[in-house]
Amino acid sequence: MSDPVDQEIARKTRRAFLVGGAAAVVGGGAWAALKWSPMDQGVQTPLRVAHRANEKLSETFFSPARMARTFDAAALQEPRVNGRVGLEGEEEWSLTLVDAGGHSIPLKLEDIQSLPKAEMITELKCIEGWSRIIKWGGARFADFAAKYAPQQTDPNDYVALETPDKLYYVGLDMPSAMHPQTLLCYEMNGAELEWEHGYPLRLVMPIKYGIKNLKRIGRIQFTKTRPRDYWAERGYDWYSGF
Ligand SMILES: Nc1nc2c(c(=O)[nH]1)N[C@H]1C(S)=C(S)[C@@H](COP(=O)(O)O)O[C@H]1N2
Ligand SMILES: [Mo]
Repeated sequence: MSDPVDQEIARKTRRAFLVGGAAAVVGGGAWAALKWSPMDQGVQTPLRVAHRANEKLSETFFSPARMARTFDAAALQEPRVNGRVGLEGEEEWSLTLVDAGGHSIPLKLEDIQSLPKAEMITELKCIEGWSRIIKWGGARFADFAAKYAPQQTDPNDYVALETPDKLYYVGLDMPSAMHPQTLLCYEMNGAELEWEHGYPLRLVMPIKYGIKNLKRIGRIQFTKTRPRDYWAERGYDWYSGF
C-alpha cells in the first residue's frame, strides 16, 4: 500500500465506514420498525433515510474527478440486457436538445457521430449485483456540450435525459455529465447498438451505476434545477456513483 492513490482510497473507505457506522447506530431504533413501516414511494421509510445518508456520502466522498477503471480487450464479456422501460413503445426515435433557456433544437444521430469518437472498455455495474465489461464507442458528453450547449455547463447546473416516450428519465449533476468517461454511445463491442441496449444512442458513464446509464436517449436538457430521476423516485440514491 505504498501507492498514495491506494492510501487515499483506503482512508476514504475507513472514513465512509465510520460515518456509515454512526448512521447504522442511529438507524438501530428504526430497524425494528421496518416490518410495519409504511411504504414510501416503494421503499420502506427507514431504508429511505439510509439512502439519504448514502446520498450525502457519495456526494462527499466519490468525487467525479476520479476515473473509473478501464480494461484490456481480453477482459471483454458478453452483454446482458437489463431494464426495458422506455424501449417498448411505438415511439419513433428522435433526438432533441433543450438548452438552458428552454429552446428546443432537433439533432440527428450524425450530429453525435461527427464529434470526435471516444472508445473505452469499462465495467457496467448494476445495483442488482452483476456487471459486464464492455467496449463502448461514442462521443464524450463534454464534447457534445462544448459544441451544442456552450456556456451552459456551470458545475452547479444539471442535465436531464429521457427516452423518446419519456417513461425512463435520469438526472445528472454537471460534473458527472462532463466527466471524460461519460459518453453518448452508438457502439457496443464494436457494433451498432442493439435495440434492447438502447439503439441508436445511449448514455454510458462508468462512474455511476447502471440505473443512470439511460438507453435510447430522446431528449437532453440543460437545466438549473435538479431533474427528476426514475430510480431516485423509487428510493435509490440520486447520485448513484461509487
Ligand atoms: N431506457 C432505459 N434505460 C436503462 C434502463 C431501463 O429500464 N430503461 N435500465 C438501466 C439499468 S438498471 C441498467 S443495469 C442498464 C443495463 O444496460 P444493458 O441492458 O445494456 O446491460 O441500463 C439502464 N438503462
Ligand atoms: Mo441496473
